[in-house]
Amino acid sequence: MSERTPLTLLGLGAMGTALGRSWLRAGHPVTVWNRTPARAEPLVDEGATVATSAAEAVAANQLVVTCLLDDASVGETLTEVDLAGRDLVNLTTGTPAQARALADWAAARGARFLDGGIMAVPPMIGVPGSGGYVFYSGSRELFDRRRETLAVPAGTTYVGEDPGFAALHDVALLSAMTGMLAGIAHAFALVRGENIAPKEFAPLLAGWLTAMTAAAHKAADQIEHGDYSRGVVSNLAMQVAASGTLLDTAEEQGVSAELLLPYLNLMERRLAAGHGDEDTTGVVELLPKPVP
Ligand code: FVH
Repeated sequence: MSERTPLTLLGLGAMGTALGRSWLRAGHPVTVWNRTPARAEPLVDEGATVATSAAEAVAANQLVVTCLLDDASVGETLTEVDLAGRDLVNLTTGTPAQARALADWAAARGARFLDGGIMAVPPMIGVPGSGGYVFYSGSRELFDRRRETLAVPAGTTYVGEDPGFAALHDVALLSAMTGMLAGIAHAFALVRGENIAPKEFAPLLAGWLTAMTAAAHKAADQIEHGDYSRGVVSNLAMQVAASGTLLDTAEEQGVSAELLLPYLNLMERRLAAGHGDEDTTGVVELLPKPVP
């Protein structure tokens, strides 16, 4: 008989299947359910037990993991399910508010709750050293008790009792990545069509972006001290002046600057407000939370 914790997994898309496979390979008994039953077949071939309904799957084990498309699909799947006494771990990507609402909803049904934000793509799941990990937030007691099982598919990083924090960390990192991907697209658009091999350009681009990641630590220090001038090397006035060259080069190369302009416009507004001696971090002051 297996000594590994048995668990139920609801949702067998690309990510759910990768998660399920990693638990099966580590020897965990896994009961699975998916809205479209055929998608369960690969994991059943690898040893999973298939349930004919979400309710049946949840009844099978105390530990229940959801990895569905979105918050609405989690609601649809669990609405008629008895969650009393269950440890519910939601690995579906959602907003912080959705995670908090789901935590309240689960608590009202007698379940303990953890939310997770997956910082990995399916091929990184169950691969030690891939760099993939999952942010968790919600019940610390539940996280500690289930940590060993949760660590099977990917590393675990607990970020607080507030159930919205995993989603907040997840989305903050994905938002930063979005800006980086926009920058990569713009850089390739500039050199495209010239006698510059993309595969020779790529390592230069990756190396530069890697070198610039120190900006995250400097920004944290400035925000923590409420002083955007702290440790400034290239101040806002210089950066705005230099951005003219970015726009002129885009025009020369026949490339739209639309990916750059929103950020450059914020830098100009901050400069116009008299903050030329600061670092660019000060643009966060122009991104306030809307007053409800
Ligand atoms: N795949 C990735 O690279 C990213 C990496 C970071 C985390 N995300 C999030 O993980 C969640 C699941 O993503 P996925 O890759 O497994 O997504 P799909 O392959 O599209 O599978 C979606 C599953 O959700 C089921 N589903 C959809 N709607 C409903 C519903 N109304 N009721 C019940 N189940 C539903 C779907 O079932 P079916 O279409 O096969 O019947 C799949 O099982 C997601 O939050 C990512 O943002 C992945």
